[in-house]
Amino acid sequence: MEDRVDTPVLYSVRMHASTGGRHLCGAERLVGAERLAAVASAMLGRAIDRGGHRLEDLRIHVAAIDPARLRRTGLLPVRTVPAENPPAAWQEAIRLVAGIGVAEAAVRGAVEAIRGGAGPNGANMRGAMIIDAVTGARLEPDPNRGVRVTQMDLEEGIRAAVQEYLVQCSAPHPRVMEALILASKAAAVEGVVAELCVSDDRDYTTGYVGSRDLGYVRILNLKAPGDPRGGRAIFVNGIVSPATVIEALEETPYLVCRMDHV
Ligand code: PML
Repeated sequence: MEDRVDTPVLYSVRMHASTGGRHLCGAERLVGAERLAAVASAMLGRAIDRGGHRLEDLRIHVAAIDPARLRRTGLLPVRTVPAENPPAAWQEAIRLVAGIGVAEAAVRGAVEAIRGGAGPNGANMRGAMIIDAVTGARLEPDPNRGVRVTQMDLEEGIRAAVQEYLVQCSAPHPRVMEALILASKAAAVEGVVAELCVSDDRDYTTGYVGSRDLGYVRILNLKAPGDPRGGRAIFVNGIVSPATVIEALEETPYLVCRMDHV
């Protein structure tokens, strides 16, 4: 008799496209075997669209997920805060993050780093800064790379409802969906207090603050059009060790499977 082979429930599919060692675009999903081919093909199309003739290197990596490691969480509720200009928007971001227990100096340090280029050479970081919510110390092991929040997706059964929800929130841009899934995972990781994010796309000026307490708060006009600066800061509480938080952010798969607030 054959040994029983447990079919993996989900696969992690990750795409990374680059040219001359420079990141062009990336994507990632957690999907069942029946959707692998379609999802990988859509990622290929996206890389070709975004990279065009500059595309030099494209990798798609597929790995089975150990079902015992999979965590499930809810989607953060979304709201949008208007701000007339970047100074007003940053003030609001600082007020929100400081209001949930992050020392104001720690938030201001993160804001300065994002606005000035958080990498050691003043460039944008590809991953997130990890910041002690009390002392403001930077905790990511490699400040060039930062910490990449990966291994997360929506459960397929709620994708259409989330799309509809984002239309109702006047935020149908696919970028919002991706950021919201990431923020929902980050907020669910034990030890994370809050996240602050600004796109590095020079034409995308909306950023957000995310946390279990605040939800996903979009803040308009966090930067002026044409500004290439962006980045992500994740504030941690020091109760859980930074290594454990980083391991969860980078390696533990999370499926967003509920919309508790709708
Ligand atoms: C929003 O519009 O809700 C903010 C999205 C930020 C996206 C950050 C990125 O470029 O990945």
